[in-house]
Amino acid sequence: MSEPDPAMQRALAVLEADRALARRVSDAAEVLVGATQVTLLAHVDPDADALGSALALGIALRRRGAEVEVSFASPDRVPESLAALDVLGLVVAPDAVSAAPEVLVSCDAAEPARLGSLARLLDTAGCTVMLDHHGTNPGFGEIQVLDPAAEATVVLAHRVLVEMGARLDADVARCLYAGLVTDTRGFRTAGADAHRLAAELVEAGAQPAVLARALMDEHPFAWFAGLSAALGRAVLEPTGLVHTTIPLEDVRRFRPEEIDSVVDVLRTAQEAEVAAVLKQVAPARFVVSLRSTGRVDVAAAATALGGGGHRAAAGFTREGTEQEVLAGIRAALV
Ligand SMILES: [Mn+2]
Repeated sequence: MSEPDPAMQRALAVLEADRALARRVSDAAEVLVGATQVTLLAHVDPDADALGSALALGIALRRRGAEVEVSFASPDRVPESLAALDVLGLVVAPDAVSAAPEVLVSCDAAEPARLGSLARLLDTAGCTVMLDHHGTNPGFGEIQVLDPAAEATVVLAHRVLVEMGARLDADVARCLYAGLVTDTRGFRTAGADAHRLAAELVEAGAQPAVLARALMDEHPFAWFAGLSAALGRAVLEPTGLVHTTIPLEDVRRFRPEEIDSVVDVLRTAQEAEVAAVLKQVAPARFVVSLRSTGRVDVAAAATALGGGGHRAAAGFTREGTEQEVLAGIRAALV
């Protein structure tokens, strides 16, 4: 008998992975449909994908009659640009979350540590469903809906909602669209399925212009001075690394929305292959965002430095001086 064709073997492996994912989506839906109490978590410093996934599922579950709470370990309030997504007031402070949820859902967290202090619930929950799309995710929780090929975690949340038979109303659609438009940077990295999903969400009532303006295209005027200073400090190294640092006083002065947007300007440097923004969160502690134009795998670099993410977008947190953190980045990128 001849050896099986390698291309055919790869195709079969992809098919089997698709089937396994579909089974997990259906397992997640089954657990959620049967649940009377669900706690949904976004990662620390929640973005539109994390909070949008949690709120979309939360809104649908509440409308089915379940007791629902949505939370994240820090900061102590919902980012202003995301507050409008929580139409039912589902977000509760981390210290008000049930000590032992019947079902726990982790949204867009690449590892338990990204849940901060609320990672403790992984040990007390009756069942944990994990939804994520980070390639560096090691896998955690009983039901793992993990797909690194998904452009956003909301894509997976949508699949679970469909499997639950949930109605996609405007409130749910808005949450899903928020995660989709931001994680794909305005659909730049969206595939055909994600564009089809966007169309479905718009038909269900999501308003693209309103959401994109609030989530991506709006900053307080005072921020222009902060952005100008951050870009003025930017350094382009001969290796193709462009970086800047946001000092602690600016991190405290401006909203996370503004601070987190700097890397999207920095990454547009034509000469750069990798962009890094060092956000100083304590005198000797930096939260670093890395972006790649494609050739360099910044998820690998971030993982080596204690973080994780995607090939083109990743991050990590590191103790040390600015120069020490930069030295770490240079070493990890070699
Ligand atoms: Mn995401």
